[in-house]
Amino acid sequence: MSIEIPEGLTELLQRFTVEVLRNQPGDLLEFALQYFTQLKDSETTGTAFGNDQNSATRPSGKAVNFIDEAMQIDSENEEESDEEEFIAPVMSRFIRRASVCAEAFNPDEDEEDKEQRVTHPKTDEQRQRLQEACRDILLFKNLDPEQFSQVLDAMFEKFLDVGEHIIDEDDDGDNFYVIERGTFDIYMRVDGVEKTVGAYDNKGSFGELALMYNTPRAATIISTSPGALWCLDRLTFRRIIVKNNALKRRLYEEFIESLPLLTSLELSERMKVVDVLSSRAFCDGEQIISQGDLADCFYIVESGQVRITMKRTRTKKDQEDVDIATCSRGQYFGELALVTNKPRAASAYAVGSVKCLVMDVQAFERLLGPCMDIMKRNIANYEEQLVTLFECSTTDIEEINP
Ligand code: 1OR
Ligand code: 1OR
Repeated sequence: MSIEIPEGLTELLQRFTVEVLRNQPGDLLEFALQYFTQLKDSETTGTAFGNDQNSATRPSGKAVNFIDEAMQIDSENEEESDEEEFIAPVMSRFIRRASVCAEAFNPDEDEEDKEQRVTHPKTDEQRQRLQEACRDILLFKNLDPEQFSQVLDAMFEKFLDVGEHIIDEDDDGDNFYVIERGTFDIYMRVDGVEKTVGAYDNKGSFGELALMYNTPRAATIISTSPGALWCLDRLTFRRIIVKNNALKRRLYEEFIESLPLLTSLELSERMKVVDVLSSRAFCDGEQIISQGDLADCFYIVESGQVRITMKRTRTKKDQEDVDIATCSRGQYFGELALVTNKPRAASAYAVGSVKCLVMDVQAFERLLGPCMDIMKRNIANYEEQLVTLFECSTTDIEEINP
């Protein structure tokens, strides 16, 4: 007699097992009953499992409960059948899918009122410090004032000593963190060995990846001085930031697809680029980059023209600004200082009204590795131009050589 394994059985049992491992229920049978009832209910109502935030039958999780948030698989896989989308509701450290782009929200549905808003009361002084710390956080830049205010309400302060682990690689994500003060090292395991891959120095933010994509923490973050962080809980982050990102993806999908710089990226990686970009407007003549400044972001022109100028020394005292290039829609600038780790090699000014997409240095390093060849080719091109334009010596050229 041959035994046939029904289609979907293995998948079903695997997912159930993962949920049991995550939740460690006391009563396995009761948990199974709830799990399969909820699964059946969601199948009948046609909703993705776990989408109903108010479900009373949901097994309660010990750690972060990923079931609370519906998953959507990579946009590459969006064309797949409903069933395949349906069977991917759970993401935890047991199933590591680095390329999953989890968008819990359909931007057309207004979920906000169904959800409880989190508020941590603050003194005026705290709120002012918080506002200051969040001013340059790119992930907050596209929020409308009401959303931004809700984010600030939900944030809470955490003080740290030296050597505290704020995040451990592979853990589940709990909060997103904005640095108010303090220095932090970033560690990653590379071939089984823990290595420092970067650091934060009194500004910036971290911890967004696990919350955005429902993946385990990608790195370990340890404080290297006493400091203070502002924390935003996972649910508020997803309710506001991830929802906003879904809208952003729609808005920029076509533009991002058309950028030659990003052609070497996979579709899912290009979408991750959209997630971390924010749009900034500049008025006519406004300075975007100042030559000699330290660099913390990278720009792609969305609309308008950007004039790049460089200082040329005529005599020791006499310097003049020379136009060296113009960037228009689809072109980028501000990569050189990030690639070479040197100050800005030139200045950039808006010509008329300009809109740029901006990416911070951490996201640049994390996401644009595969585009480095194109950038380096372009940088080599700068050097040739430098020779013609300035007729300078090779030592001057080395200044912009990575
Ligand atoms: P998370 O939620 O995964 C760890 O928790 C955080 O470290 C992560 O979000 C980022 O905010 C932050 N690669 C991945 N995550 C990084 C990196 C990074 N740097 C900071 N984080 N790098 C890529 C190394 C190949 C280092 C880039 C400087
Ligand atoms: P950044 O981060 O140094 C200024 O900030 C940006 O201007 C720089 O990155 C480039 O993206 C951009 N030489 C140096 N930087 C240039 C040049 C350039 N053109 C644009 N940028 N040259 C012009 C080549 C057409 C060569 C010097 C004459």
